[in-house]
Amino acid sequence: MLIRKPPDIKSSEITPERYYFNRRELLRSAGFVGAGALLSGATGAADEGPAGHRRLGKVERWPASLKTTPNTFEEVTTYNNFYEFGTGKADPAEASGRFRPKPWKVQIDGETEAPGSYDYDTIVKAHTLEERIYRLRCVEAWSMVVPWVGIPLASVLKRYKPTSKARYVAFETVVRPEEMPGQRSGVLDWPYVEGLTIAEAMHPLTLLVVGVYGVELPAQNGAPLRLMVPWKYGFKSIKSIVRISFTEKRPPTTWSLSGPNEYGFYANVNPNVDHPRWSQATERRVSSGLGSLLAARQDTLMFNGYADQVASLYTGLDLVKNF
Ligand SMILES: Nc1nc2c(c(=O)[nH]1)N[C@H]1C(S)=C(S)[C@@H](COP(=O)(O)O)O[C@H]1N2
Ligand SMILES: [Mo]
Repeated sequence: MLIRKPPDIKSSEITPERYYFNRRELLRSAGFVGAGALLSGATGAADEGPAGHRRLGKVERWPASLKTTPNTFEEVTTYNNFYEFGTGKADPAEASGRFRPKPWKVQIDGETEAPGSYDYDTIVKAHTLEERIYRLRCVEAWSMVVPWVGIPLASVLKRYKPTSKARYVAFETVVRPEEMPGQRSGVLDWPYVEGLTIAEAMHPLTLLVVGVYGVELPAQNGAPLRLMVPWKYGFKSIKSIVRISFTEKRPPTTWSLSGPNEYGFYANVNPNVDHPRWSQATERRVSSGLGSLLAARQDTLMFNGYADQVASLYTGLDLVKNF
């Protein structure tokens, strides 16, 4: 499969050199050598990427679509929220060894002309994979920049023919307590569920993610299929999806069930609407080594910096009431 260049993303922050430096460092730390391959980024021969994860296909040069240095593969895969594996940031990487993302099926149902149980390949292989470097802002006020690989969700959803009654899209995470130790606790109600309006789900920025840094998604990042909605708090980007339902009514969502006065359905990143227990005006960019000592907090941007692309989805909506 070919991984296509991402479209340029506005309101950016770094240089291509810095980005390549980062990628080179990453590959070196993962035991890769050979400057030629690194510079071209085309590694057709090698099937294994960082930490032994399977490469998704030919990786084209990554244009500097964001001016910010992406977080390292190490950071992206060891600092996670995935309560099915535990509530600590290191738990998802450490406690997901038993998780088997293959084979994988997704139930597609509700307001669709093509309901059914479809396997991963049927859903994914019809599409060209794209790399998208997105900011990720967690509601806990930390953030990262991540090079995801995926498919615009709209392209997938359209193939499954939603009916005219479909006003929302609901998503559900797999339930496998034998493989997911966090599910043996009652910290949240399982399955983890999420939802978007049909307009949000069809927005060109909304990605169905299958990989990161050019390799298949590691378990801790939501293997084998997860959502990435970059203008919303991270909890909307549900992992390890096994069900997608088109619905007429707004579906329940895990965090708003768990704390209705703290987490709303929309969960758009908004520096002007504080969480009842902390400010959302600034964020801490996750970093390791020396960077973590030097890192200052930075301002959180409206819609996480994607206002130009998504603000029109919310015209006339009170963003304080609809948090
Ligand atoms: N099923 C499920 N999806 C989930 C979560 C979770 O606990 N369970 N955590 C969410 C939160 S709070 C965040 S910030 C992102 C983190 O994604 P990452 O670990 O790939 O950075 O995943 C989201 N998706
Ligand atoms: Mo989060």
